[in-house]
This record gives sequence, structure tokens and C-alpha cells, in this order.
Amino acid sequence: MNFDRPHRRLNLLTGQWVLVSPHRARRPWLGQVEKIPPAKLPHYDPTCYLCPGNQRSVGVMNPPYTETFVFDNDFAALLLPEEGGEATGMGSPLLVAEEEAGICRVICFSPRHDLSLPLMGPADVEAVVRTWTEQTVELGAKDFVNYVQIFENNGAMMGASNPHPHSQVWAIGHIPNEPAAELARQGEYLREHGSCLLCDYVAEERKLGERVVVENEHFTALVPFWAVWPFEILLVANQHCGSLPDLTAGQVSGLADILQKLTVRYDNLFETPFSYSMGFHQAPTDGKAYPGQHFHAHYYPPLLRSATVRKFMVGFEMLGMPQRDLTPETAAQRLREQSVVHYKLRGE
Ligand code: H2U
Ligand code: ZN
Repeated sequence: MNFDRPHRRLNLLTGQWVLVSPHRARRPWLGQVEKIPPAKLPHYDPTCYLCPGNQRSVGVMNPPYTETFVFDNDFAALLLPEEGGEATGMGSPLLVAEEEAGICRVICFSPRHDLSLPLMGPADVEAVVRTWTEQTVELGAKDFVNYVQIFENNGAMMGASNPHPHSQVWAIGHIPNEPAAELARQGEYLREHGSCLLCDYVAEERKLGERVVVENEHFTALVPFWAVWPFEILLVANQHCGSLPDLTAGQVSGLADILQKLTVRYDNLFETPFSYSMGFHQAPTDGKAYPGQHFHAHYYPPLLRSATVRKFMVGFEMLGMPQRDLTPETAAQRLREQSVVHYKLRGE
């Protein structure tokens, strides 16, 4: 198989194919150029709705918090189940709808307006991991919650509404599309092979090494063989576990360590805060067993060539299938080559 020619690769987690066109990586770009985020943010911003002691847009005051801070999203996409609510059909098999209940929260990483994950100390990153875990336990225990989705929109390019480092948690009644597809594929693989898909995959990638960006005893961050976004990352637990609450103290430290090492490389790549959407895929909290589910995170960053040129998912990608030019192997190599010291901290 000649990987220099157009070919397609299978995403084992979703069953979707991606088209890879390596010969196309050098085409010229005369399209949209992104804005570069400000080089320096203040420790505290009096106009920020996430900074401690400030007023949020709905008038609620934030407490003078000193570690992580969690609050119910003032503009939640999901609401608590309706008391005595009845499911009524649409009267047509062609118009299908179901009620959806849930809880949405915002999780601030720290009181510091300027301290993103790659710039935080290891103990502070661990505190963020513990907060995500507590939220998973607390929200997952509610009878109307069957899935806890933790995610982070980082950077204006990915729709983050505020540079103050934060993530979100949406606890929801139905398992969302992405984890549902992955759970089905992981379950099928376990039934067919008698082993876990991501246990086998991460072992194979660690043996080959060419798509691995950073690893420690507990986790591996790699550009998956089927990556769609230019510098997409799959962050996988080296040993089998289903969800954040299953992690040992060692794995929690390992996760904090790799989150930081990965995001330092991301920021160093174009010497800019690297925009992405990321999130964890965990086992559903519906009380059923999911032995095939393997704890992991996805990072989907849009930047392609520089701090200002991003990839667009349009045209053939909307109508046909995703396509990429840069190979996952080249992307992994470029990330691996980055300094372990954040560009903003060089010379300190
Ligand atoms: P994003 O930056 O990822 O959009 O997350 C910010 C969230 O914060 C967003 O979902 C909420 C928005 O609804 N928010 C509040 O809950 N209160 C506010 O005062 C502003 C924003
Ligand atoms: Zn702030």
C-alpha cells in the first residue's frame, strides 16, 4: 500500500472512513485568515464573567473561589425533567422526537484568568481532573442522567465565549451520537475478538511508535491512524478502565501529566494558544455494564498550517466524507519534535 497516493482509512471507533490525500498538502492558500489571540492576558479581568468575585451576565455573583469552581450554566441547553410530564407522539412515524432532560454546568479550572492548562502546575491540573471526576459521580448518580459528557472548547476559533480557562459538563438522559457509535463498535469488537478494541489499538501504536506524540506509564497521546483534523489526538488509558471514577491515584496523576505535556506541544507548534474542542468518552451511567468501553479523550483542533490558517470541513467533507492532506504520521512527528518547555516560559 503506497501511503503517498490517495487512500482511505477506517476509523475503528465509529466505522467511518476518512480520505487521505498526502500529495495535496502543498496547495496554496488565499482564503480566510484567523485572528491571533492576545499574547498576554491579565491575572484578573474585572469584565470577565468567570473570574472570582465578578458578576455573571444573569446577575449572579461568583464566590471568591481559590481552586476550581463549578456552577450551573445560566443558559443551559438541557433542563431538569418536567414534573408529571407526559411523552406525547407527533402523530406521524415520519416525525420522530423524544424528550431530553439533563443538567449543564461550567467548570472553571482556576481563579486565574490567564492560566491555561499547559501553564498550570501539576497539582492544579490534578485538581481539575478530580473536579471532572466528582462531577461524573454526582451527576451520573441522578436517575434521569444516563451519560456524562465533559468537554472543553478552547479558543475563540472553536466557539469558546471567554478566554478564562474553563470546561463544561452536560449530563444527559440519552447517550449522545458520538459515544453511542463508539460504544457499539467497542462492544462488537469485544464480542468478535474477546479483547478490548482500545487496549489492542494502544498496544499496537505503542509498539509502532510513529503516531505516538507523548506517553507516560498510564496514558498515551497519539494521532490516530484515522485522524480527520490535521493535529487530532486520541488520548488513551494504557490499562483498561471505563470512566474517570475508575482511575487509580496513579492514573489521575498520569492523566494530569499527559494533559499538560500534550497541550504544551500544541501551543508550541505554531507558538500560539492552540484552539481545540476536546472531551472525554466514558461509560454511560445507566446502570448497564459496558465491558468494551475504554476510557479515552479526543482532541479536535482546526489549525492546519500556521496560527492563522485553519482547516474547513466543507464541500466534499459535508457531502461525501472527511478528507485530509497532511498524513497522521507527519502530524505526530511534528508534535513530537516540539519543545517540552512552553514558548511563553522560555528564558524564564
Ligand atoms: P464556552 O466558552 O465553551 O461556550 O462556555 C461558556 C459557557 O458559560 C456557555 O455555555 C455559560 C454559557 O452558556 N455562561 C454562563 O453560564 N453564565 C454567564 O454569565 C456567561 C456564560
Ligand atoms: Zn476571568
